[in-house]
Amino acid sequence: MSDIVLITGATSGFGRAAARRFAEAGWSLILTGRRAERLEDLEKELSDKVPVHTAVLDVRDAEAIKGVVAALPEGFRAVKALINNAGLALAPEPAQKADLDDWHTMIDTNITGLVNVTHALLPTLIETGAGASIVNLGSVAGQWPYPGSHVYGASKAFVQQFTYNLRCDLQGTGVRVTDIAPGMAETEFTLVRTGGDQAASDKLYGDTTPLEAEDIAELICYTVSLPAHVNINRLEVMPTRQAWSAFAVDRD
Ligand code: NDP
Ligand code: 8X3
Repeated sequence: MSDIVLITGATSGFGRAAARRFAEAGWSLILTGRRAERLEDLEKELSDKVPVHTAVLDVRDAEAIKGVVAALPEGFRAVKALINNAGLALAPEPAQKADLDDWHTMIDTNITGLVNVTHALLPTLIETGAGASIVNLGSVAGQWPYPGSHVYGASKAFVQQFTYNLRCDLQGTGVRVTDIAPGMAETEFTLVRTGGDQAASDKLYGDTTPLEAEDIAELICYTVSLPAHVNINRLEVMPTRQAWSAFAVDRD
C-alpha cells in the first residue's frame, strides 16, 4: 500500500505543486482547500497516477476538519504526512492602516487553522509512528521583520515555535515535525495579499528570479522522504537573488 499525504491549501501555489510532486513519488493524496472546482481539476489530473481523495475544507472550521478526518475512505486513513500549507497574508499596508478583520483572518487561518488540522490528525500520525511527518509552512517573515508584515510575520513566528514545541511533545512517538520557511516565491500569494492586484504581483516578482512553487514542493517531499531517524527542524530557503537589507533609520 502506498504512503498517504494530506495537504491543506492544495488548490494553488506550494500545495498544488506538492500534490503533483507527491503523485510523481507514488503517494496517495488527500487534497483539501476551499475551491471545489480546483480540487476537481487536480483530481482529474492526478487520479490516473495515484489514488486521490479530495475534500472541500476551510481550515478555520475545526468541526469541519474533524468531519473530513472521520469520513476518510478506506485506503486513505493511515495518513503518514500532514502538510500544513494553507495560509495567507493580507493588508500589505502599515499596521496602523490595516483593517482589523484582515488581522483576524490571518490569525484564524495561519494560526488557528494550522492548529485545528494538527490537532485532528495527531492521533492518526502517532498511530502511524516512525516515519510520520508534519510539515508546517512558516516563512522568512516569521524570523525577519519588514514593513507591512505585522500580523502575517507574527503568525509565522507562531508556526516556528509551535513546530519546535510539537517536536518536544512528540519525542518518542516517531512523528517528525518541520518548519519550512520560504522567502519570496511566485504563487498567488501576492495577488491574495493585495486583493487581486496583478500589477503589484508582477512588479514584485519581475526583473528577478523568485522561488517557484515547484522548488518548495521538492523540499516538502524531500523532508518527509528522509529516513525515519532524520528530522529537519527548520528549513529557511530564499531565492539566490534575495537577501536581508540594512536597518532602517528615521532621520531628521
Ligand atoms: P497561494 O495563495 O498560491 O496558496 C494558498 C493556499 O492556501 C490556497 O490553496 C488556498 O486555497 C489555501 N487557503 C487559504 N485560506 C484557506 C482557508 N481558510 N482554508 C483552507 N485553505 C486555505 O499561496 P502560497 O502557495 O504561496 O502559500 C502557501 C503557504 O506558504 C502559505 O501558508 C503562505 O503563508 C506560505 N508562504 C508563502 C510564500 C510566498 O512567497 N509565496 C513564502 C513563505 C511562506 P483556497 O483559497 O482554495 O482555500
Ligand atoms: C511570504 C514571503 O517575504 O512576503 O511569507 O514574507 S514574504
